[in-house]
Amino acid sequence: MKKIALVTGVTSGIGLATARILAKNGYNLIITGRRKELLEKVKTEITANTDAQVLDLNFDLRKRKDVVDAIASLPEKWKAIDVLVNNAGLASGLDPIQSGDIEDWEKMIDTNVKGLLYITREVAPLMVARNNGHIINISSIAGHEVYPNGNVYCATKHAVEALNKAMRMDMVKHNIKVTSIAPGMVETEFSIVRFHGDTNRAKKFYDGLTPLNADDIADAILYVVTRPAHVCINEMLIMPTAQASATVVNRS
Ligand code: NDP
Ligand code: 8X3
Repeated sequence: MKKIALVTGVTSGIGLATARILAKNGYNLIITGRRKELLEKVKTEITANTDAQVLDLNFDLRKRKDVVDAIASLPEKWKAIDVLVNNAGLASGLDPIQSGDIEDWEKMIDTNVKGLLYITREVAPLMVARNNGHIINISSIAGHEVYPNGNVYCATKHAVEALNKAMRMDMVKHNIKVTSIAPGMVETEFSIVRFHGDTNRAKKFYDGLTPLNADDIADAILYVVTRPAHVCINEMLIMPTAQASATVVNRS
């Protein structure tokens, strides 16, 4: 029987690449995102190209009731979730603390921290009941370091790192693995969203270097989920060769 992976935020970037690679490697998928048309397109594409079964759940991770209802709506056999990839998230804005947009802050806190908690709270008990599972939290270099104007985004990813460690402790007696994957610069829709749709500014962010791409991170996710049952990768920090830290980048 195939394993089941629930991946949040598959309508672009790392989530999409992860859904594709897991489907090719023997997983049935539960996929989520807000953009319904894109979500349906992903389902059609994966179903056409692999033998994975795909179930799509269209909801906003920030709405607690919708998260609860979405997981409750799963047919019983789909509740046997083996892998939860907490990927959906965003940066919104890049401003100093004294002039940051509070709506941007709330979007990031509500998605990256509260949304991640809402879905984990629904899925973790299903894993505990089966004494089996793997939760993968997509963190960031911003969960390890802070950088100018990154304030609230960095705070949310530091929270993800703290939650990752705490989940590992709470879940260990239930045979559940917990992994944090912390990428540096990955070219996805991330910077377009951060700069509120300014594609030129987003493009410039990667000028003069080769960033990671979404497939690089999906590949790491496949690696961690394919370790033997007794091996848990607690954390992974993955950078482009041209990036040494959040602020030290080689743009030559
Ligand atoms: P993208 O913008 O390409 O993808 C983000 C995904 O999250 C989309 O599918 C989006 O779907 C989903 N999402 C955002 N908000 C919500 C919400 N409220 N409810 C449901 N889904 C939501 O960015 P990435 O692929 O780069 O980002 C994925 C993760 O990786 C994020 O957590 C990000 O912080 C992290 N990360 C990214 C890095 C980078 O440089 N790109 C580096 C380090 C970490 P939709 O809009 O359809 O809802
Ligand atoms: C995204 C990477 O360095 O832009 O999490 O914060 S960074």
